[in-house]
Amino acid sequence: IFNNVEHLPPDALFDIKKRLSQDTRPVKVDLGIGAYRDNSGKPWVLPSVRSAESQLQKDPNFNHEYLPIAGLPSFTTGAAKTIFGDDYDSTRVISVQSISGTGALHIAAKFIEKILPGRIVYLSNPTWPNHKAIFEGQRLTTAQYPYWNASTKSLQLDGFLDTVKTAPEGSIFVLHACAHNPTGLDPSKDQWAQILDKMVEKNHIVLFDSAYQGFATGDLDRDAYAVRLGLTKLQKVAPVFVCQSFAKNVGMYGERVGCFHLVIPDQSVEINASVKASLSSQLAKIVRSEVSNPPAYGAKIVSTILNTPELNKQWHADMVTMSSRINSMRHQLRDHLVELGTPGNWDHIVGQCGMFSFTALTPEMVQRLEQNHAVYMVSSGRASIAGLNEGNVLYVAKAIDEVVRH
Ligand code: PLP
Ligand code: TYF
Repeated sequence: IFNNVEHLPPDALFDIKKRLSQDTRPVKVDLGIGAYRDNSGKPWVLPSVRSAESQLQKDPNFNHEYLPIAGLPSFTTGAAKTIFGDDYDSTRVISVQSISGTGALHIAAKFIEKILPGRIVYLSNPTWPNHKAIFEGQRLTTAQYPYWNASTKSLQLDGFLDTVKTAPEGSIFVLHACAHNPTGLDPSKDQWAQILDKMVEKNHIVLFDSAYQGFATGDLDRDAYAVRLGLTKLQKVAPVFVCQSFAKNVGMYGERVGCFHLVIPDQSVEINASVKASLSSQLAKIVRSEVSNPPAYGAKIVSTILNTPELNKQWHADMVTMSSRINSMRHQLRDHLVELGTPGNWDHIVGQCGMFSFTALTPEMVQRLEQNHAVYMVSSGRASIAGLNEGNVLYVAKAIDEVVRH
């Protein structure tokens, strides 16, 4: 019965990793998957995570019992404060723990399918490819809004706003909260205000995907700007969804720590409480059928960090360590390209933020980087800047110089 099942192509990102690990050349550079590396090219366990882990190991009450269906309350509350601010209005927010950011998006997709069927889900062009897979996997219809203008390497604001205006009223717009993947380009404060005002006019529902909080500016609060502005602007009219990942900013990629937040429109105290209770029961049912209850270990570590003042302070410092190293690599790469006289303008590398640079290298150039120089990146030209370090940045600049010239 399986003889005619279609053989699907491998996942592009994980396939890069596979090719790289099979590459026997002595010098290889991985600018593929968005995962932080330290200056020696190694994964980094954050000092705040190390401290939280040793604190947990010493706790005589530590155990491996099941969590509640909605997750560890101290974690979900801490997660909400991290994205919404310490003084957020908890009477309007339902938070359930998720399998990292992907799981939060999946909960959102199931919720939309059940409670808001028929709404179109708008994704940025381009976006993280899994967005389309997750929403279409729940049989939702997706569409695109213009985002990246390749010729100016800037935001295509007019096209974006036009799509917001012409989309059916009450559509769902997935917005990257900060450090857009793959372009590294975020709207300015003024552009965010224009975008969110248009969302209000059309009663659209905004879904913020927050996978890189802290990586845009190094400051976790500043990186929550768009989400917090969104909550204020959309307060009366529409719900807001937030899919929050702690994979990158806590560096616990494989532990799958995340949270889905549903912010309900503000009505009266009584209506808010009753709506919240009904929606909580719906979300509990989704989580129950998907994972029964969420994984405990990573959530306990992140909760310890969020709720212990010294560790929280250390975490904010760890975030600065990561984002400033990435930023320094952006500058070194750009400066080397300028010194080499590589044809073209490379200022966008330092203008972009987060983990990635959308380098504007063509798929052919990316292929030659891999074949001739063992420098690996996504065929779209997206480079994970975290893969650069003092030891390889000049090598990468020279490799780019070679493929651009030939
Ligand atoms: N959303 C975006 C835009 C991402 O880039 C990622 C990870 O790369 C995620 C969500 C979710 O990642 P995870 O499931 O590892 O938290
Ligand atoms: O876009 C990227 O580079 C990665 C992809 O569980 C990714 O972040 C995302 C989630 C995940 C594994 C890889």
